[in-house]
Amino acid sequence: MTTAPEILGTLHNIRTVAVAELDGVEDDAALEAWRIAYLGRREGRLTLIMRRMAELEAEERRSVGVQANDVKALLESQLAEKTEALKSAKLAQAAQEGRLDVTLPGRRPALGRLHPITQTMREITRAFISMGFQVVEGPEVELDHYNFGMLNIPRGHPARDMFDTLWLDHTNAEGEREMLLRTHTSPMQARIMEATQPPVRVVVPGRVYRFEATDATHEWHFTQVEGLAVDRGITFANLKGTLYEFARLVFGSERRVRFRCDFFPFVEPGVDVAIDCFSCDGAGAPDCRICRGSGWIEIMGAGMVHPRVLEMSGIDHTEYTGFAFGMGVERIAMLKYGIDDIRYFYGNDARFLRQF
Ligand code: FA5
Repeated sequence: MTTAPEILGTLHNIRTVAVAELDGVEDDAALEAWRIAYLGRREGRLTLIMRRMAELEAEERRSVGVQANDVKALLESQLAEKTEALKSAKLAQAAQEGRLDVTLPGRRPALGRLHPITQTMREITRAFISMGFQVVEGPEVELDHYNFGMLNIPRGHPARDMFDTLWLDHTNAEGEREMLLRTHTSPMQARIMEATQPPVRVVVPGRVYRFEATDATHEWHFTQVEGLAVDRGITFANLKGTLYEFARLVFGSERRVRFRCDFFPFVEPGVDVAIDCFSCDGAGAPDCRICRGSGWIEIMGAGMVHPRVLEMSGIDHTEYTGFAFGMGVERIAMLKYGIDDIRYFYGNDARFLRQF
């Protein structure tokens, strides 16, 4: 037979042990186990002892019941407090882990940059702008008439072989192909002179195309900058002075420039212009794969505008003279940056492009 003192003793013991145990609880799982052990509906220690109160006399049951309810209320309020405390601790820990440390150095976003050929082209045009030239652009799909005819290279002229041409699949009424991908920027000479009376001072940057095999210094598509100056009294000395100044601005005054006679049907006299080889330092080393032992890298063709070209474009050649040049931008970039194979420029290898 259960007695009131026994129940009161057990209640006292439950209260002491439960409160002490709750103090050591550190996570949700342990808290739930504690709740089931003391307050669980079926097997909780407090539940079991309260059930046994039914065996007491009515009078005793009332007074023991009051105490039992006090213990129950105490355990329930301690459970609620602990639940809150664990929740706050969890929030504090999450805040600590996801904390933003404003003193950490920032992460630099990956930035794009201009292609080395665009950078070189802009540097070239800037040099000519500083000498009073204007920049104009022209079509990449060009007519035979401007690419060849107006430049003193009529159909059947052997000089057409100099330019391995990519033709468009299009013929005129006579069955002749008349459109092509421009092989040089020189057609803009004729277009500009047709549209403008002297004085003219322009540079024309742009992409050109040739049906040719590629190697370390040749691409099948590349970039040229054309130059044209037409006015009264322009001489070959003006051409040389302009190109020396260009070389000084772009390569520095220590680079050597070579002018050598060459033939282009649209200039007379014509020259090719070369800069001493960066790879063998102009020594002409027999095994140099850049200059192939010559010590020079050809960067442009140039000359005095042929009187026939002036005439065809509607400019009086007895009154005006002019000079023109056309340079390869990739070759100039190779010289400037010491690159020994032109094909790197269009290989799209980010490791190469990131260097510029
Ligand atoms: C011409 O294209 C002439 N229109 C240049 C000219 C303009 C002469 C005005 C006189 C007056 P040429 O084919 O030599 O010329 O090409 C000029 C430059 O383009 C060369 O010096 C070279 O630097 C570059 N070049 C030529 N072919 C290639 C190629 N396959 N790959 C890369 N660069 C090239």
